[in-house]
Amino acid sequence: MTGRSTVVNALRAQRIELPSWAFGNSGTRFKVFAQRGVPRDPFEKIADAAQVHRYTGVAPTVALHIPWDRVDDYGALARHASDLGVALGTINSNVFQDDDYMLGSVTNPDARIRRKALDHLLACVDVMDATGSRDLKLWFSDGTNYPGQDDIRARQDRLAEALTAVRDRLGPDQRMLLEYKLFEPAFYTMDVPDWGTAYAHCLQLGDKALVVVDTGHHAPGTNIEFIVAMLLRAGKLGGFDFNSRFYADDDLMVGSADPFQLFRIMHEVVQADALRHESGVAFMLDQCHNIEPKIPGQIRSVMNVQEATAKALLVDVAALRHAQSSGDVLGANAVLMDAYNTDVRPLLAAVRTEMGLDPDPMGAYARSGYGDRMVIERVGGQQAGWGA
Ligand code: PSV
Ligand code: MN
Repeated sequence: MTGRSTVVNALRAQRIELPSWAFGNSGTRFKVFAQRGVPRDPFEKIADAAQVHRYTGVAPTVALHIPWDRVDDYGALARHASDLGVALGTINSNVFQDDDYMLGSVTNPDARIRRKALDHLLACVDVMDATGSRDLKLWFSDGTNYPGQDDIRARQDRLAEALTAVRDRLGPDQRMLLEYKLFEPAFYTMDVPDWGTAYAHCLQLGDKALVVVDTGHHAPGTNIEFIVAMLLRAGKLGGFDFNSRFYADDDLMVGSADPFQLFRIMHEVVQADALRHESGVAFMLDQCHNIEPKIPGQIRSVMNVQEATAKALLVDVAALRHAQSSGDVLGANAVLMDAYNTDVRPLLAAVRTEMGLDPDPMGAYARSGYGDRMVIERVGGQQAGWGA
């Protein structure tokens, strides 16, 4: 059994990155519901993210989405973040919200549009230089809706060309993380639909290119922890976009739909010793809070990841190995289930107290009155939203 201090230290050192866009208004294609007090610009989004870190202590960085978070002075944004006790993290590119991209961005049959998309990706690396970010996250909505619409292999060639140009632009300490998605917005072929495609491109691109697993981007029933294990084994797991889904890319709070799956994923991470920040795996949230308040939604999500992590850390590895090597199927499964069924909330409360935090982050945030103050303060202006 792993000693308590090892478990506690791992939990204290855990880092979870928050998405700036989770703090703005969001919804579905049917309706975006406006909530009172939401941020109106990237500075206010960072302020809200800092609240999540303040009460959890393990969410010290905020991912930006360009152009949603475009500002004139990224140095000023980084200083603002630092003043609030957080830092800017991954830069997410956006080549999916321009009329030009109807038939694709970097895989578009039109060379002018491909160039425009590539220029955006390169501009994102300029932003990384200004913010000091390590990672560029690339997600492409590119794909086709109908058989015959475009040449599948030619689109892969165009994708490879763009990715190579991005790789060549990266600085020595910068990385590119390629995210795959089974479907949506394209319905027949996505150009990066699965981890195999992402992995194949990243292998060609070399050390700076790694795969991102967004937990909402698979077919129902996919064994995500198997993918995680394979990528970890190959040294090609760059990070996670955590969220939950019941049906498709629901972007619900991580750990809400299937906490057992989250535990199984974190078990693979812990077994590969990839929880440590130095392992290079980025643990990010990529969620939307359409009907729930956003800051508590993020706090709850961080806590859900912590709970899954704590359970994964509690797996009795020696007993598990013994059961596995002696062919004890039920015993091995029982070791895992014992850890999963442990109530880790008292342990996490104790860890928070040791960190000088309130043991109850949700309650502490509610008692702070921050949300109510923002409703009063943030009147007028244009509320930030998914896509703005
Ligand atoms: C696409 O569905 C995605 O998961 C990508 O990470 C995007 O950048 C993000 O969502 C935007 O919310
Ligand atoms: Mn994502």
